[in-house]
Amino acid sequence: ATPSAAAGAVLPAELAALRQALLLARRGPRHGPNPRVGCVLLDPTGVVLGEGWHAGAGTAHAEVAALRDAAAHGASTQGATAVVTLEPCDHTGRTGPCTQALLDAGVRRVVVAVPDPNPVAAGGADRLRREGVDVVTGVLAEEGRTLLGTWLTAVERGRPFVTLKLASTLDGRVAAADGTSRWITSDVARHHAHDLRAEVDAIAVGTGTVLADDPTLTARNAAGEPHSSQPLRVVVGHRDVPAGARLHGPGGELVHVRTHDPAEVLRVLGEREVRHLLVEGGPTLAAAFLRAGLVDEVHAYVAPVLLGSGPSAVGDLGIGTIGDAVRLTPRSVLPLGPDVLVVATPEPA
Ligand code: AOF
Ligand code: ZN
Repeated sequence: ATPSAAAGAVLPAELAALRQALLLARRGPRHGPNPRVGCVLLDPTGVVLGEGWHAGAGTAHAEVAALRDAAAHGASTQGATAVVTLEPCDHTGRTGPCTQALLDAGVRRVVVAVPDPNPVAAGGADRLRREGVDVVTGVLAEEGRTLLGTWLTAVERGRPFVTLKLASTLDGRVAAADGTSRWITSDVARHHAHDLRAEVDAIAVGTGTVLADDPTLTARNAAGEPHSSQPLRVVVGHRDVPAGARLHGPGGELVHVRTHDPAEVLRVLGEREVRHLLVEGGPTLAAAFLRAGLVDEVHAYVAPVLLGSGPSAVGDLGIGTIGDAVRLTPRSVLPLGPDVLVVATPEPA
């Protein structure tokens, strides 16, 4: 059935509950291995019995949180309807299967926005149907996919979602001829970029950038204070990180992947359940990910500065003729003080 046909089979109270579940889900963290999920339980007349959301890996799934909420209010869930933003899982991971929890609680109908693309957890809708539960999926699917964001792409592609960050002059340079590079973009743009660091699971730089810039790769707020959760810090390449490098200071865990192959980097990070990787440079690492076709989104901060010489933001892509240029589709343009952020993706518009 088409999503609209499925939506036709849904009661107004269920649609309202699903909108509420989409809002509840947003209380969960944006980063981490697990998706943001919300759940609202209704009695057969549409009265809300309980609400829940998933607060991150290792905590109760949204359905279990909602069942606990209903129990805490002394509400019976026999014959209830569960309205969920993601198909209930059918696996024992860090917690038990939500399918079983819903069945045990007497839930008879389940309304879902998005099927679970995670092979280890999927199959919940079929399992519930086999047990005689009425399941409707694909309701408000677009909103559900938007909520899941980069997590959905990462799980569908079986590797971390990759955001490539570039910060350059108007003529695409990232340093002057003598290697000096502080500061090309304004503090407004740098603070914006830091907020993105707090949203991702890992940040990668090449060994060349470690040696040239001695970055800390920590996520800090506008006052310079570190965020409570810090992304994994990833160094890519064969050269050693110097003993005195600032990367050895406080921040997220440090991983050194001694390879030049971006696919290998993503394999190593995927095993660690990284869903969103921010590639911060330099030009060699940026070019390697682009050449491998492993960039899902580009964030380009451009400052109204000209250098005329010096390295460019992206190294050699092996492109010899204009017909082979990498053409991206712009998704948004945001002025940031004197600078501009362009977000673009490889997909056609
Ligand atoms: C749900 N409800 O609230 C969430 C689901 O190993 P675990 O227990 O952390 O399970 C993680 C997987 O379960 C996750 O990748 C996704 O497929 C599903 N998440 N499922 O029914 C939830 N968070
Ligand atoms: Zn679950």
